Amino acid sequence: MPMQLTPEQLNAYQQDGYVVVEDLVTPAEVAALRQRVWEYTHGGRPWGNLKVQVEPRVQRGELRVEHPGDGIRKIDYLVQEDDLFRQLGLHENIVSIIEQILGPDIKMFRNSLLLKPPEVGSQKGWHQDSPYWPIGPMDLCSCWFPLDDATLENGCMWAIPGWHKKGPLPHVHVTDDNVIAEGAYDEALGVAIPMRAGSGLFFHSLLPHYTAPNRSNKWRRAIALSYMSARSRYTGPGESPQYFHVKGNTYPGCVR
Ligand SMILES: O=C(O)CCC(=O)C(=O)O
Repeated sequence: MPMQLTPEQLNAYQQDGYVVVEDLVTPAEVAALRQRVWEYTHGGRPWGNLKVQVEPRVQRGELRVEHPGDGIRKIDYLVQEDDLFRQLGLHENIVSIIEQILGPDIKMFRNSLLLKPPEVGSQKGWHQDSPYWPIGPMDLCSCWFPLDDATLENGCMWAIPGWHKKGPLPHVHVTDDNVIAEGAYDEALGVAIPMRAGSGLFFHSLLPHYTAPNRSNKWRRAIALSYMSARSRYTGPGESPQYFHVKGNTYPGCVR
């Protein structure tokens, strides 16, 4: 049977804006994904249509890395382009929990591999996701999924419990990042969410969250799979892009 949130876990998601689910995927699945990531970053596996982003300080030549793979920050579209990641995006445990949260008709808004190489990975400042996403209502759910144990030292997730209920907060652009404007949130309310590899953090797209720089000598690799109800509306310019279909129906006038 696919995993389900208990009523207490579902209530925690609704009240706090997030919930951690242990052992969402098996150690063997995690090991296979880690191996595949290494093939892309260090093994010469062709990137094809993947979108690869390099750490800005490495890109600007301010920081040197031994191997180009040690400077990669983000890879998008793995679910669309890679068989193992497609299986993960459609993983029965993940989809079953997303269905409890979002209902039976589900599309994927984005999927990103978020890399913090040892001593290189930079911070991702406090932000909410929905203010940057052209989807309404602002009620998407991400499953953030570490492939390495995520710790205080290598850049685990932090969040401000319950603040998804405050709606979109003002954001500003600072060097290499978009963050919640000073004074619009209280960092002291943030709680660290260390997690074991293979567990999943399900969080609301309005939840303020943060990850620290990787100050350790260990990798922190994580995957963010962000899902939306197929009844959502595209609020960006032009026509709705074609989003990856996960399950259920699509609706006229809603995201394609
Ligand atoms: O993995 C990270 O370091 C940041 C992830 C994040 O901010 C997100 O998935 O929205």
